[in-house]
Amino acid sequence: MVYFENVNKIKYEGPNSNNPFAFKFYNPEEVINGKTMEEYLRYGVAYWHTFTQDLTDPFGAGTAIRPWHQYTGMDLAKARVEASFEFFEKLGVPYFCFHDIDIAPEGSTLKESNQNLDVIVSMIKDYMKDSKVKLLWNTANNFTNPMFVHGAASSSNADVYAYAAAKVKKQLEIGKELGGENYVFWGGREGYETLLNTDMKLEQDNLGRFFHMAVDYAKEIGFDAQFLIEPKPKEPTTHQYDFDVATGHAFLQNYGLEKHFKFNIEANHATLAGHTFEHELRYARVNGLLGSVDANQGDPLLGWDTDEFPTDLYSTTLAMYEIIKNGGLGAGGLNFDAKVRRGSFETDDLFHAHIAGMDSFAVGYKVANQLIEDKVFENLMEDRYKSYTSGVGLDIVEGKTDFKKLEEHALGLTEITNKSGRLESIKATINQYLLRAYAGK
Ligand code: XLS
Ligand code: CA
Ligand code: CA
Repeated sequence: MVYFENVNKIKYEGPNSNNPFAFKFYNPEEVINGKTMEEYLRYGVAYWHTFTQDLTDPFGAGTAIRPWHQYTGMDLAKARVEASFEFFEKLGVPYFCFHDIDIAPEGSTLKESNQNLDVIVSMIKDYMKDSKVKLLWNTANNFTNPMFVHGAASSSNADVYAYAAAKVKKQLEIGKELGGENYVFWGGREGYETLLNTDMKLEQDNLGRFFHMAVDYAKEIGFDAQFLIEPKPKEPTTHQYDFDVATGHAFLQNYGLEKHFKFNIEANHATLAGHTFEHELRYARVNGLLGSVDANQGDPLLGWDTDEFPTDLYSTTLAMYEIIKNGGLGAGGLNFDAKVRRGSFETDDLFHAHIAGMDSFAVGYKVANQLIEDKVFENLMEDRYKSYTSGVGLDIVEGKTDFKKLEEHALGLTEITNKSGRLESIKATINQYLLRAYAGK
């Protein structure tokens, strides 16, 4: 069956095209720094937002009109697989991502859920054989089922902990089966609502033990995907243990896990944590922890996780700057963990939204690349931190000084001169690069 009858393969038509079903800036074949955009940007579709959910919000029922809604149960799951591969091919994305319950319905027992998964996974495997599309990452949804009311690996109930482990075990096996390049742990309800009933130390220790068991099991079955932790500060719990990258980094170090994990950084989670997207990317990059990206954006006027498609070119530019400086994302990619708005309920909107996201990151990529080629930030920083390249500054950087020597230096100073940080000028330069990028500069 054909699910998206009125849509043909999406092509690059350039910035002057008015076709809503065409890329204006993302040209998969364009080579930048020796790699095509398709190879470098490694876009992925999030199964849960695009095929599984129906645009329900806390105040209203689902609005999405989808051609697979005529089915139920396992037939629905199968129809979604068919539709998803048609969508991936038409859009031309190289990757997809899923949670266990996105692809197959939960049964009444773990055994039944696993049987459902086996059927769908073997169907996905067959589709993957005839397609270039690969699995960027999969994960276990250990937060939707009511049993996870108090968390999963941080639950107060050991039976729930065991059930969560069994679900991750199954997903690690599926990741191996489908050749997944990464495996993601987002701490769904790994956090707390109140400290009044929470043993924080036990919960975090248990979480540490859980990750060690996951690492051991992946090794045992020969699944060598990159493990990723996805931080989020709050929602659904009041306080999530993987608050942001720095908190996650400390956690990994505390539990001796730092060699096994990198981070999957989501833009909307960064802003919920009170950071910019680029802050999280920068912190991860300079600490060698940048693994993959959930490419979306939040709404600055709303305080929750709106998972919008990324269209803010300023943000995609600064994000791509970090990614290029990181030498790319390695095994990671740019997964559109984003949903169309509740009012955008037609299937065409799914294409328009992904095209918008892919074009926005393509623009960000080109602009960031030009900024780097012209050493805009590099020259500025070289000048700004010049005092550390000789004299007392070089001694500090090389660890050749102490408080007594620094005091001696300070006592000898008659005048201290600072230089302007030039923030407004830098912002104007970024605007200039953004506007020039497609104006045939
Ligand atoms: C939710 C998260 C989730 C993870 C995967 O806020 O973004 O979708 O990416 O479990
Ligand atoms: Ca995410
Ligand atoms: Ca999110």
